[in-house]
Amino acid sequence: MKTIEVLATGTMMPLIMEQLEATFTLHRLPAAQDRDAFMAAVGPRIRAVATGGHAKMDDAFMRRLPKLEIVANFGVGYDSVDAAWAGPNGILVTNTPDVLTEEVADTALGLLLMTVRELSAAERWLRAGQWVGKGPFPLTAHTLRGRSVGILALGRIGKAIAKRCEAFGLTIAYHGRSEQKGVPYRYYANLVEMARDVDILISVAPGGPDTFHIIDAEVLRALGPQGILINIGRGSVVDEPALIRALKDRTIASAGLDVFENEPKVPEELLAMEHIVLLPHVGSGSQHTRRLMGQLVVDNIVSWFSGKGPITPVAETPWPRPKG
Ligand code: 8YV
Repeated sequence: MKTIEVLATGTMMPLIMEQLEATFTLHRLPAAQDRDAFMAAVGPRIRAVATGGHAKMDDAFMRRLPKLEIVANFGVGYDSVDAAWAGPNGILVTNTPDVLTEEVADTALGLLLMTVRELSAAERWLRAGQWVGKGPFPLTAHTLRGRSVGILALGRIGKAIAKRCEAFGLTIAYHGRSEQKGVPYRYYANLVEMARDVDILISVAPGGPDTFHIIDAEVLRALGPQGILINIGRGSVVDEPALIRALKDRTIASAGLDVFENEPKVPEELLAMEHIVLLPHVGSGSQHTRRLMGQLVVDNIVSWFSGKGPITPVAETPWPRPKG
């Protein structure tokens, strides 16, 4: 397969780069001094792209790759790839579902517990010598006992979170585009109504234009002064300035965030708040899970060029291609 030319849009994990390098002719975009000249020179020969959230794969980028057949995205979320444009233009997009589901769900529950029981503040208290100096850490205002959660987007990860929430004795509801058959949780067609009824809103929603800022000031107001927001999906789903205002005004009680609108930049206002929990997008971030994700990126490209089709194509670019 050495005659097949592949582009890596960023410096991806060694497992990906080494296998792509060994199997194909690999071009590395970050190595280019002059990106335009580089794209003009190699773009016409590129048949596959390995990418991730670090690069914007919009139509303008893909148009520069006239022989492009497949874009393999590192991550289950592929909002940085314009899959809706890729599909009709004969380009397959793949992502890395399933292999990260349980890891992200574990992190979501960790973040939930950290936020509700103020565990990071409690640790800061101990490390700063306050336990000895001032006494026990103050009792937390919040608890999971007798509480309800509303899950925004009950996909694979949402369901794995729900299963864990069941084990914690929480009442579970969900909101999404449509009600799902065989799901034992209460469905809300309206996000504001769900936010009004639950104590904790957990967002697992993917990014993109359909979900942009759907958690807005109105949803946060509905969540209420005892309400807690957990976001493990995409930062763009939350109107961040509205969230900052709601946290400052105590319109909601707290938030646990693993994702941000302009990550890795996190607004100063959030950094300054002691009562919330902020994580640096670590949802899938174990070596074990990232290795599985990386391998799936490589396997999708290899499978495609072996004539076996993509392994995990996204919904916008189904395989086999629908007739007509
Ligand atoms: C990222 C994620 O892939 O899968 C996703 O959609 O958000 C993460 O697992 C990870 O941050 C690598 O960039």
